[in-house]
Amino acid sequence: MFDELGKKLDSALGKFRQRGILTEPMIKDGLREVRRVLLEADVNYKVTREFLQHVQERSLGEQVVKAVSPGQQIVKIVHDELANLLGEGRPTLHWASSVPTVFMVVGLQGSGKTTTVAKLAKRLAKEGREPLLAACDLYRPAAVDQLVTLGEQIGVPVYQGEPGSDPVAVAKAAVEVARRDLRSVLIVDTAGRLQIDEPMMDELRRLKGDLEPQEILLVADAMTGQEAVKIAEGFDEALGLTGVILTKMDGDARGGAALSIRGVVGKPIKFVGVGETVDDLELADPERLAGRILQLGDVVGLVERAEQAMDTETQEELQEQMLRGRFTLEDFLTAMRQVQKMGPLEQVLKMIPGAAKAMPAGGVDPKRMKHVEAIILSMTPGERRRPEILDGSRRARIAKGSGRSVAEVNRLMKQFKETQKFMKQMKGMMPF
Ligand SMILES: Nc1nc2c(ncn2[C@@H]2O[C@H](COP(=O)(O)OP(=O)(O)OP(=O)(O)O)[C@@H](O)[C@H]2O)c(=O)[nH]1
Ligand SMILES: [Mg+2]
Repeated sequence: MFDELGKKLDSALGKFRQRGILTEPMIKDGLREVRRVLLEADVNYKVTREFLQHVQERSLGEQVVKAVSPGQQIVKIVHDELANLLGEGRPTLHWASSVPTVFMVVGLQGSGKTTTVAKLAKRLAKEGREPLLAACDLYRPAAVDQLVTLGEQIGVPVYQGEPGSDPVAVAKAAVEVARRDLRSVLIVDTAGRLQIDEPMMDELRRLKGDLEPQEILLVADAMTGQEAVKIAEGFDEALGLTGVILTKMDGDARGGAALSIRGVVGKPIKFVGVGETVDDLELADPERLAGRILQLGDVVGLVERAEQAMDTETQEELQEQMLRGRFTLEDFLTAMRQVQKMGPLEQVLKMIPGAAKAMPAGGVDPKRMKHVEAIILSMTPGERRRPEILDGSRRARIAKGSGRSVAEVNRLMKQFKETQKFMKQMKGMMPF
């Protein structure tokens, strides 16, 4: 996700990083480069212009903070403004006061609606809700089958009407079933067309009028770039969207759609699809996405810092583990201890995808480091080497042993997994 954009932005921002003092012409010059990168990534030109105006104003206006270099300050400003561009805080879904809440999923043909319906249902079920899916794409006979198969796969029931029947009638019946069976949320899969046309919009409008959905989510293919933005505009005008789900962000999408939609359409991106399986849906957290866009390049900075702080022996050991593609909890603990030595911890953690998120907002608590240690030390050596064997009962034991909660153990395992994934990525980038 955002790989290309990240790399290019990083090299554009690299100019800033090295400078001790930044003058106005330098800033303008650097931002011109950023502008080129954004336009190349197919970001809408108006959005780009406004974005740069904000960054420039803040960059010129900001007074020098002694602790960080002016260059780093600008990178931080770019990060904040990227997050602003993507949305305001973590996106949320709207819920009805009485059962069922209805989410309508709309979009063009092949954008990923049906897959996304299943991904969303799985996610909501995991959160303890009881979804019901309604197959309201009645044009292609295979469409209903596809949803039924997905429903079976994720263990979520699907309401299907007769082929050829009216989608509105099917949806209405599905609402009744949801009410009867106490399914708290009904997710309606709809038919797509190759392009926006009146019959499709009419049908969707009728569905909307009848269902009064809490969410109308547009599924748009991120790979289509500015086209996705136009499509979102069209759907929003006709239906009034509540949010957008961008799919295929795992592909070589250039980022333009993601960075332009909110600026142009004014509707938030709520989720991003990052693969074909039912687990590949992520909440579109603006801070986190902005972090990802810029973080990729920070890997280099992190490595440099690590090289300075780690003693060579430990470093070699860790590198060898990475090279072998094995990164265990023991290595994680070693790395965490080393990281502690690297100085401004927050800064370091911001460079590790996942780690910043796992840390509480407003700073890193040294106490939490101790908790992490306690949890890992409560594991057997076997568990540390093969964390995949950590089932519920083992986790409960570890929680008890370390005096921490199971939720905290789970959180740590999640963080560890992210780091592991990151290590795999880094493997390909390391010069050794
Ligand atoms: N790589 C990737 N593929 C995706 C993603 N989301 C959906 N797809 C794929 O895109 C294709 C179309 O997905 P569908 O869910 O059938 O799309 P649809 O919008 O329901 O299509 P119609 O019902 O024909 O209008 C499938 O091959 C999906 O596996 C994603 O986030 N990443
Ligand atoms: Mg479909």
